[in-house]
Amino acid sequence: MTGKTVLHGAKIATLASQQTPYGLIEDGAIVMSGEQIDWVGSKANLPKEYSTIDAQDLGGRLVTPGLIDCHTHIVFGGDRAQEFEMRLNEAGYEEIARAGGGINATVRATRDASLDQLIEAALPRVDALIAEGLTTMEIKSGYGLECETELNMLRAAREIGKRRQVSVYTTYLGAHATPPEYKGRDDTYIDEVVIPTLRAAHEEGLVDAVDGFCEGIAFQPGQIARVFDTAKSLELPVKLHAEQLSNLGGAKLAAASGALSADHIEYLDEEGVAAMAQAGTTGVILPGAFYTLRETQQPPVDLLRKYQVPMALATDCNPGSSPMTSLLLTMNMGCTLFRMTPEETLEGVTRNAARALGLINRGVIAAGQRADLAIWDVVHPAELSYRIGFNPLHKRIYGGLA
Ligand code: DI6
Ligand code: FE
Repeated sequence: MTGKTVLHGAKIATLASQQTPYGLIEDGAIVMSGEQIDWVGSKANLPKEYSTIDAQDLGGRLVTPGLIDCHTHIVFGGDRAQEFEMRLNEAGYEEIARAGGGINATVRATRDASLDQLIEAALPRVDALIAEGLTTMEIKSGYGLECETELNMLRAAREIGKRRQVSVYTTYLGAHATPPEYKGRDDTYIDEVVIPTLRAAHEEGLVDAVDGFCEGIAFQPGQIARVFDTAKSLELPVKLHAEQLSNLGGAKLAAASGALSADHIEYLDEEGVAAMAQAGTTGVILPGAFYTLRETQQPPVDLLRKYQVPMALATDCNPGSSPMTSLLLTMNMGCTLFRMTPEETLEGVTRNAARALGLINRGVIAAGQRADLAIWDVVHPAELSYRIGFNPLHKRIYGGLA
C-alpha cells in the first residue's frame, strides 16, 4: 500500500473521546494517508489491510494533536524591554509615556517596519512555538491602526504560513486602540479607518476573522457592534477581547453576534457565561497577560465548567502584556494560576483551540482529521503542564510529514 504511514508503540492522547481521560489509548497505532489520519486505535485492533505497511515504532512515547495557539499578536515592530526595565526601576507611568512607551511605541515601530522586517522579527518567535509542537496558530493585526500597516501585518502573517510548516489563521484587529492622530475621536477612527481597512483587507483575502478590544481604555460595545456588522456583511466570523480589565458586557455582545470566542474574560460574570454557553462561544483564557500585568481577578473557570463553555488557552504573545512564546508554559500557568486541570489545559491548546478558530479538521486525533501531531518524551500527559521551562518534544508531524 503506498502513501500510507503507520505509527505504533504509541500512547495516544486523542482528546477525541470522553471515555478515558485525555481520550487515551495505551498501546496505540495511527495510520496516516497523505495529509490525513486514516485510522487510529489500539494496535491490537489495527485492520489487516494496514499490517503489511512498514511501521514506525515510537517506543512508547506520548502522541498528542499538534498544538494550536488560537490568540497571538506575534507580528509587531520593536520590543518593549526597556519599558519593562523602566517600570522595574520604578519609573512612573507618565515618565514611560513621555519616553514614548506603551502600545503607541509598538504602533510607531510597526509603522516604521517594512513587510520583510515584520516577517523576520516574528519568525524567531514563531519558531519557538513550533519547537514545542505547534502546528496551527492565529495571528492578529492591530499595531498598524492605519490602512497600509494593518494590511502589512496581515500580509506578514500569511507569509509566515508559507515560510514555515504551520497553518496561519489571520484576524483583523483594527479596533485594538485609537491611534494618536485620532485621539479623542474613537468613532471617527472606526468610521474612517477600522471599517474601510477591514473591507480592503478582506478584498485582498487577508482576513479569516475579525476581533476587537472591548474595554474602558479601548472601545465601547456599541463601537465594536458596528465593526461586527461590517464583518457580518462580509460573512466573516467574529471574536472579542472581552472583560480583561473590567466588565462592559463584551462577552454578551460577542455571544449575541455568534462569536467564535470571547478572550481574556477575567471579569466575566455568570450572565456572560450563560450567554456564551447558549451561543456556543468558546472562552479563551490567557494566563500570560494575567501574569505579566500581575492581575488578581481570575477568570471564572468554575462557572465555565458549570455551563460547559469550552475553554481554550493561548499565549496572547504581544510585546506589552504577554511577551510569551511558550504554549507549555501557558499550560502550566493555566493549572497553577487558575486551577485548570492538566487535561483541561491540553484540551485548551488542541481541541478547544481549534474550536475557537472555527476549525473542524484538527485539534483531536481521529480518522479524517489533519495529520498534525506532536510526539513527546513523556510518560503521562500531565507532564506537559507539570514541568516548568522544559521542552520534552521529540518530533512534530505536520500534515503527515515529519
Ligand atoms: N489586550 C492586551 O493585554 C494587549 N492587547 C489587548 O487587547 C496589550 C497590547 C499592548 O500593550 O501592546
Ligand atoms: Fe490579545
